[in-house]
Amino acid sequence: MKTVCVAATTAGVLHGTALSRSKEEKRKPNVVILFIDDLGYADIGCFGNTRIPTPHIDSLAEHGVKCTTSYITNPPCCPSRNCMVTGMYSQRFGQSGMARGLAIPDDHPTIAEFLRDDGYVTGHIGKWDIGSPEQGPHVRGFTQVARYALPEKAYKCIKDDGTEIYRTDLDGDYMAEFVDRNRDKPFFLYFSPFAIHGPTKGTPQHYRDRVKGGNETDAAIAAVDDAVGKLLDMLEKYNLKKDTLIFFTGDNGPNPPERGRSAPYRGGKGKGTQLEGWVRTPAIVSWSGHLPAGTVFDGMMCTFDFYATAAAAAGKSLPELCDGKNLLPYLRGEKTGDVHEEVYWYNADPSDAERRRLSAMRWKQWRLIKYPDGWKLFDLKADPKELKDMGDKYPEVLKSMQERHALWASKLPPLVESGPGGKPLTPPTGWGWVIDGNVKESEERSKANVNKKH
Ligand SMILES: [Ca+2]
Repeated sequence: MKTVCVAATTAGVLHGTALSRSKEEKRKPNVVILFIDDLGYADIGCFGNTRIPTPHIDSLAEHGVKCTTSYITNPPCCPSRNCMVTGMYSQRFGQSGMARGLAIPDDHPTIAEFLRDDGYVTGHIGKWDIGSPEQGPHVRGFTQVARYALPEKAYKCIKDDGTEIYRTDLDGDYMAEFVDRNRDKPFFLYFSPFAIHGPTKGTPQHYRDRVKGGNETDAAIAAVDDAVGKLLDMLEKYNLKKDTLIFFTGDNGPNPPERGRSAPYRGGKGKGTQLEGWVRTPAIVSWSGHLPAGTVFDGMMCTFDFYATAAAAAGKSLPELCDGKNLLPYLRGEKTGDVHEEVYWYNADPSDAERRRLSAMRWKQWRLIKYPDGWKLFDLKADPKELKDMGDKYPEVLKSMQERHALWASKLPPLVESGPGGKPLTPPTGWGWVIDGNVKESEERSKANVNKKH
């Protein structure tokens, strides 16, 4: 049995491993992806938010590259995550809209499987929402999985000893613990907290006290910032910042009724799912000593580029079928312009919510969107709020983009309707970690916890 509990991790556990590592061995860089749920473009300080203090997230930008034009290629939660972990448009394996429960390809490695097979320790913390009911994180490449602590209410979790912990605080503890435990080996950590997805009622008062107005969702962002701080402190403690490539972004745009913001763009959950703010999220890539500090990259990029970039950093060739590209030359300023000349969105799933049927395309400053009454063309540079249809003024641009969108969509396999196979498999439930696939024990523990509650 190789189960590690939160409280059991000590600094000395892996001392022997550290000693056994050859001094001459060149360490592969660690890779960390921080993927926040429903984070809007303007929800953090370095992207213009003045109400919520996010000093730790902002420090990633101060020591790395702020990426102003980073896209989710298939919103929302589940398809967005499927794209990121497979490094491709999920439409290429049949996922058009939500299609929750659709399997990700078995013959294509996830980023976790890819790095695991290169000798990485791979860790997942948080919400999964990827693949089919058979494809949990412990099945698709993660060797160390933080168990899903069953919440008593929203984000409120009650430990076995009866003490209460706010889920995002627990998530931050898990991040620090993962780094502490695995500091002597190259690791890949995928952190995808439930925060800041609603309902955010119950965000602890001390977080609410930090934000102007005391809003609970704003406070949830302050809590995520604290969790990021725990990660950064642990990297600092072991002098690992120069060995760690960090990506930070969100899985889709904000929830405006909960005060999520996408300024200067419009868009988000509900009525705004055609608009730019639904698919453009704040992104930062930080790698001390390897990427220029405090710089800005404005070129178009996508979250599926994280996979390709991690592969390049690890010195490995990218698997076939990936759509992503290596961002490093762009982030270093060796290449300029858009990483992808064109970015596409396509949701034709008849059983998905109608408001989310998104057919759109980006090219240069243009954004093309299909509405029920026809295609509209917006100049994002002059009109970031997408208020003025320029289709009549630039009919050749409209026509050309429509044709290219149709050509791209025509090459996709048949799309699968929503709900083909039930909910994705969740991480094992309980407390602490599942390590090297020790799932059985965790399931037993989970049942025990559930029985206690009732
Ligand atoms: Ca989401």
